[in-house]
Amino acid sequence: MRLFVAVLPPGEALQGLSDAVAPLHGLPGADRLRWTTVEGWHLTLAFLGQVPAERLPELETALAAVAEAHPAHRLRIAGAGRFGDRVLWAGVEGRTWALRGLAEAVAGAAAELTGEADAFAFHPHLTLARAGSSRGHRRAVQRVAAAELEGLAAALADYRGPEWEAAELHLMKSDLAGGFAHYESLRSWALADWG
Ligand code: 3AM
Repeated sequence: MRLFVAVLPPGEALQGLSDAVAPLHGLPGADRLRWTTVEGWHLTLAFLGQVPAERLPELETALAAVAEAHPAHRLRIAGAGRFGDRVLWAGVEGRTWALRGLAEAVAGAAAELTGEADAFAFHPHLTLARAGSSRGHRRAVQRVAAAELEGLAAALADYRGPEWEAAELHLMKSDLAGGFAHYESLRSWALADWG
């Protein structure tokens, strides 16, 4: 099973972002991107990769302990940016230190289980669109792809969505069948309520 751990924004936050993102679809370069859909929007805390089903109970026990030890916290989706010439994302504001602490604990628990540390630095984001790789393309092509993502990110830079409470940790399953990623929450745990 291909698994990752995520926080899922509530419907109101997703709707607000969806409304703000809609006009971006008409901007230069938008039609060359693969846009993610609102049904699958999430904040990834850690990517676990392939996990054999028999390791699930162990993983679930570890995630339950992490959830219990980390507080629910308020966030909002705000701003936007890009990862190189590959990904357009919406940003996160609020108690991001709590989200980061949670992500680091999840990554630590996953590393203990798999023996592999996630090499990626945590950058809280919600992926809006992906570009095909322009690696191997001419420099000029890469520059145009990056500039187009920059233009799209700039169009969303002032967006500030409603505040919401990140109150649950979700173990997510990713199915890549048919060229589309389909995400399903297998199980969730409430974060600690420290008032
Ligand atoms: O939530 P986002 O879109 O940032 O890109 C994948 C997605 O991230 C990422 O895990 C999330 C759920 O699929 N992902 C996929 N393969 C990955 C890998 N090998 C990966 N992250 C790190 N390493």
